[in-house]
Amino acid sequence: MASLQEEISRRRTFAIISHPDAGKTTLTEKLLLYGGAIQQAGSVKGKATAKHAVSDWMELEKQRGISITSSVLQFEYEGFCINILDTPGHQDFSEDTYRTLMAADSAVMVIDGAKGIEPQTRKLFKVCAMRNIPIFTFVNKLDRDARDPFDLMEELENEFGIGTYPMNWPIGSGRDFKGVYVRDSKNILAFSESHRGQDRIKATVYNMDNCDEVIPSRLKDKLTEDVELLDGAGYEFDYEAVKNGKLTPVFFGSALNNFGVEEFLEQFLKLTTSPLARMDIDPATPAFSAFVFKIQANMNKAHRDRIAFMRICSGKFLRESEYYHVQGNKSIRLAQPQQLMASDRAIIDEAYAGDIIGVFDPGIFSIGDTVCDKSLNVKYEGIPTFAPEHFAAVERVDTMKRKQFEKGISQIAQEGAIQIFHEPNTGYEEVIVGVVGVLQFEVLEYRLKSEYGVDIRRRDLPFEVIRWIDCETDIKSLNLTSDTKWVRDFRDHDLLLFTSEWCVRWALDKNEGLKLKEFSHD
Ligand SMILES: Nc1nc2c(ncn2[C@@H]2O[C@H](COP(=O)(O)OP(=O)(O)OP(=O)(O)O)[C@@H](O)[C@H]2O)c(=O)[nH]1
Ligand SMILES: [Mg+2]
Repeated sequence: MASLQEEISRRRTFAIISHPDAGKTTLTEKLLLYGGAIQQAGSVKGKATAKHAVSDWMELEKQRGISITSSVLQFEYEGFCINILDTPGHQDFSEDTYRTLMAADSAVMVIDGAKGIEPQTRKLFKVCAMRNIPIFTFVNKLDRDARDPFDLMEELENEFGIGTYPMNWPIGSGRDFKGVYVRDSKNILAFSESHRGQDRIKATVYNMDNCDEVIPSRLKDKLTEDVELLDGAGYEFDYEAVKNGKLTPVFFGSALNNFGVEEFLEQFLKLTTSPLARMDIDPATPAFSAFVFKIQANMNKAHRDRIAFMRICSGKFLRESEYYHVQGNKSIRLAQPQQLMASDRAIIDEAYAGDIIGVFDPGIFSIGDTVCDKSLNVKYEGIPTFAPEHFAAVERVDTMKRKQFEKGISQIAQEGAIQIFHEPNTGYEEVIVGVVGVLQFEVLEYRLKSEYGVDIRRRDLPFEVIRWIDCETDIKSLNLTSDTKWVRDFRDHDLLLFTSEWCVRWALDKNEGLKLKEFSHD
């Protein structure tokens, strides 16, 4: 039997990040295809009858062809145990992406070859850079006209202040895209139209001496020139720098056409790290510890339940063992521990540091919670929360559906995508919902209807700033601007909604001793 150390060192846990539409979900799916985890790839934005991408499992994701929520996919490939986290690119869902990044040990940054670095890529890169995790770059969509690869490399270096190391090099792009040149083997992987994307296909391998039938001389001359430039340009490969996130290996390809994906997967697995220590706890410490980074209800029609996603940080998890839930101050047994393949699941008996597992959540977990072996006195930190910036009043259309409405809205709130408030001394007849990005309102509306059978009416409210009241005070007698609203969260903490920062300053100026906090921390 493999030792704990061996099991941990064959694990790779990474997140795929980028600006919307760069091709994260497509790449994820192709990695699964080459990893043998799925037999045939669906199409991300296929016709209604087509198969859909595995990781975009939510109904609304299938309809719109965008990712809304992060997806976890685990599979085995050539001795490695891989946990992929496919994240949504849209900024309205970035809270989910940021949290998910906390569960990863490295990141694959997908860049659209025609567009280069885009705003959301920038933000996500910063989050990775803060943690110094290794970052790998996949320049995608080479089957479309792309920018000059040297320009793209320069942009990465200048904007991100990191080194780049091209692992392969594109030969043409768009209609002219003929394949990639692999720098260490000096092989040419030829792209052909037959790469239609659904099935695994091996690229045909050539080299500089025998590639004339597939590479026109014009492109071959350009390649020879480029390779000389590359070799002379001082791109040095430094493994330590890769591990610290200071140097990003760069790959070129076309995820849609499966081109360059297998090559990427193999190199990536060799270069990326096994699970990294969290809070100085060595992953190979035998005692189990994990933190919750995501909660999601109703993932699977066959099991309408709520799953807490945990990243195991140390040791070995055993299904039968009792563990300690730090925030709940209770010993618990984790029910229905499971390995995840997007919305599909398989019950497991054991798992190791680096793995992402799902466990049944009867409503006891919150995002950020730690579960560990009692002997290990640890509380993991650092799951970011964002203050909502958009607010709306939401009520159900059918007054009979009170139970479903309350259940739905509070479960979705526990997932962390929305925050809910109500006016003091009223129940949850009308709920005030706060979100980081307005698309979350649409997701809420859709999910309440499809998962809980409740239609809602929504009225947008003009508030933009939220503050928790952090002192004893008689709220009714506070001197506030007339457009400031007093509300409570579901833990009955008092807070104020303001229409601008100016109104916050007014409240602080006019009410001596008033203390306001940006986040509620418990
Ligand atoms: N031409 C071309 N199109 C691609 C390629 N890879 C992805 N696409 C298309 O780009 C669109 C977006 O792809 P997704 O994989 O959904 O992008 P994403 O990054 O997951 O998007 P979000 O999750 O919504 O942020 C889809 O229409 C894909 O078919 C590629 O290599 N070439
Ligand atoms: Mg996606």
